[in-house]
Amino acid sequence: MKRHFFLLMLISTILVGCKPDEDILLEDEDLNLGGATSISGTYIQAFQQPAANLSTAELDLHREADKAFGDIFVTAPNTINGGLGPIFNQNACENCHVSNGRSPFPTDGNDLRGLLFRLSIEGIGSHGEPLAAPNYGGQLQTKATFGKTPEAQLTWYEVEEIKTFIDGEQITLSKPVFSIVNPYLPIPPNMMMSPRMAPPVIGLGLLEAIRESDILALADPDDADNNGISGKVNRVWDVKNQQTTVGRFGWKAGQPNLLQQSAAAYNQDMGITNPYFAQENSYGQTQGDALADDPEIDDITLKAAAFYAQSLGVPQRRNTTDPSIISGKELFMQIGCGNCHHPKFITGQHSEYAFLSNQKIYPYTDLLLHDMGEGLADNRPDFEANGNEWRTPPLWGLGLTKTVGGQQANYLHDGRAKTLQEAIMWHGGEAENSKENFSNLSKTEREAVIKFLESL
Ligand code: HEC
Ligand code: HEC
Ligand SMILES: [Ca+2]
Ligand SMILES: [Ca+2]
Ligand SMILES: [Ca+2]
Repeated sequence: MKRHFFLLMLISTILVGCKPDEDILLEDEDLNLGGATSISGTYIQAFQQPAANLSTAELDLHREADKAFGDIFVTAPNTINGGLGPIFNQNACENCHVSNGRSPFPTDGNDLRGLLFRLSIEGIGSHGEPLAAPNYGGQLQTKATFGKTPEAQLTWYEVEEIKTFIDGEQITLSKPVFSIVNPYLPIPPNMMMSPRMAPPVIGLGLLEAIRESDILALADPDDADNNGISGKVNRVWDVKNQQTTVGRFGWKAGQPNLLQQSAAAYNQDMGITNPYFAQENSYGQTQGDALADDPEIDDITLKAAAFYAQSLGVPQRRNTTDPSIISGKELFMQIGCGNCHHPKFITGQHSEYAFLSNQKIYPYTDLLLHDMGEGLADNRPDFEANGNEWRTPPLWGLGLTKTVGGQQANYLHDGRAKTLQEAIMWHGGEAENSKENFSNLSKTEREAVIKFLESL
């Protein structure tokens, strides 16, 4: 055990030898993961608390916004929350972002819960975006209103792989392999498909407030510092400002801000046209509707949905002075996890909401794209992200996954990992070294890393 630790120190000196000081965190410096927005509480509603630093007026807005996020849409021409579909994935934001946490993995193909599939064919559009698939568009809608046909159904099977840690302990990694059944029209040849599970929606306003220069400062596309990590920014299309900008949201950072992310969700996930995307997702397809009722929601509703994600509080860390959690955090940094799961930022000025500005936050993400290897690849480009690349997800709230979502947890972009250890062992590509370092830890040390993650 001692010898082992020494070896680890040696590896980590090589790995983190030239890291800037700011990455060495004090013991419980990161107690308030979300700065002044942080809230306390380890109950099922832990992801549903308003940020702690909202003004009374903002708190009122947040309560309105909460309704928008939960609103269930119904078929047109109903005047209240009408306009659902004609094809869609779910009828409310919260049906996918359950209790504002991640979606459960579906139990069968009849209801995919918060799992959806992005689609495209080879090539890029005039703004660098993936090319929509003929007859299918950019997303597979698996539900339809009465009288219309869903685009298709999904089926899957699991493939398994066994991994062995240095001490002989084994774990089984399994991943779903998806295929389309009952397509309403023949599937275009070479159509690419990217599975995406609904992630938690806490802390996102803070990520939006991180200065672009701070994100760019972490990027190292040609791995100039030779540490095997070459994070790059995604560059995506900002619909409102009609310009290319840094992507931050979604598993491949394909969306630039929360308003556009929410507008895309209304349009693609729910079939609700809005001021950003005023054309039905089924436009030009046989299941389109001929109603002249677009946009189906106005700016106020759209802004409210985005504001809800912007104004949620981030739960505080727990048990930060537990010695094994402290050593877990040290190990996390030593074995190179923090090279992508970047601990700390100070937010800049948020363009609209002062409560998000100048906050010292600990999201444990660099918001950059990384090649994560073949095992995680979706083989589908998304703007500048290639088929192997994913955005580092923030880790705040990770330890409350089951508290919020029930007994089963599903990590990673397609929900394949049922435990945090499985999620780590799927890491490859730029994270291969870090993953190897983890699997070469003793069981006690591995448990300490997991306990640290659970304290987030
Ligand atoms: C059918 C399920 C589904 C519905 C309905 C849905 N979402 Fe999502 N949401 C997702 C998935 C899947 C992602 C990840 C998307 C990606 O990677 O491109 C996501 C991502 C997001 C993100 C970005 C999170 C991050 O960490 O980057 C926000 C914000 C968001 N959704 C808000 C909303 C809002 C607001 C609504 C309602 C208007 C909504 N969602 C409706 C499934 C859903
Ligand atoms: C090269 C960058 C990189 C390194 C190094 C790295 N990660 Fe990750 N991590 C990612 C990316 C990207 C994902 C998302 C991959 C996906 O969903 O396909 C991820 C996902 C995760 C998840 C799942 C999060 C979620 O919301 O589902 C956990 C947990 C995690 N990493 C922990 C770790 C730990 C612990 C280490 C160190 C052993 C580590 N990571 C090292 C980039 C990295
Ligand atoms: Ca509609
Ligand atoms: Ca579609
Ligand atoms: Ca590098």
